[in-house]
Amino acid sequence: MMHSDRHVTVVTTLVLGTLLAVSAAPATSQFGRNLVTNGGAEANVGAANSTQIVKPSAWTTTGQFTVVQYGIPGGFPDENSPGPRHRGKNDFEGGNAAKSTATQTISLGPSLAEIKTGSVRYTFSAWLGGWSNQDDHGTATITFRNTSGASVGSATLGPVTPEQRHDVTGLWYRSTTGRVPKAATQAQVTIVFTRFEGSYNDGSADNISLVLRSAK
Ligand SMILES: [Ca+2]
Ligand SMILES: [Ca+2]
Repeated sequence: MMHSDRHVTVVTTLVLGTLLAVSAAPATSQFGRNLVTNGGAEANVGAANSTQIVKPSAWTTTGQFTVVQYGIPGGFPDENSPGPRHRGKNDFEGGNAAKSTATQTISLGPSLAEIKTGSVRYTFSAWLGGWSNQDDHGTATITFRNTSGASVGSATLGPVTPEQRHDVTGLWYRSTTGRVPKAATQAQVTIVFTRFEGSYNDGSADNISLVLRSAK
């Protein structure tokens, strides 16, 4: 009886130890998942008209950067417009300002040991668009910064021009890949919407994504 109970305890401890070791790795790893918070504009109830401004959670904004519901009146993209298959309820739009921006800084702390060896790669992607034949557009930039905050590398997606959109309202996929600079300690994501025509800044974006992976 004693022998049997002791045996069970030892086995249980071993199994628990193994489970903890396995579950600890994904909890701390930044690899293989989108590191941008609220990159899909789904954390807030979006604006229901062109004058309402809804600031997106997790982003620092300027101008009239706003979350807008798909399909509201005024010519905004809707569920049938070109765009991501999983677009949710909202996208990002530029509001009534000539320039509207949103910035988010992501700490790369959990990945630093591997980044320093130069063996971490990234994929940065976004859906970017505009309205009809207007030149209003959006760009998405990833800037890697060192401990001093200085840029050690960057890449920009977009803009998607009216010619590339064939004057159709909607969002188009853009992506880039590269190696995370060895000195990078943080990644800053910046969306910029620029207006060229009309009162509304029709630059648009959705599903902003930064994914790291080990390239060892
Ligand atoms: Ca969305
Ligand atoms: Ca416009």
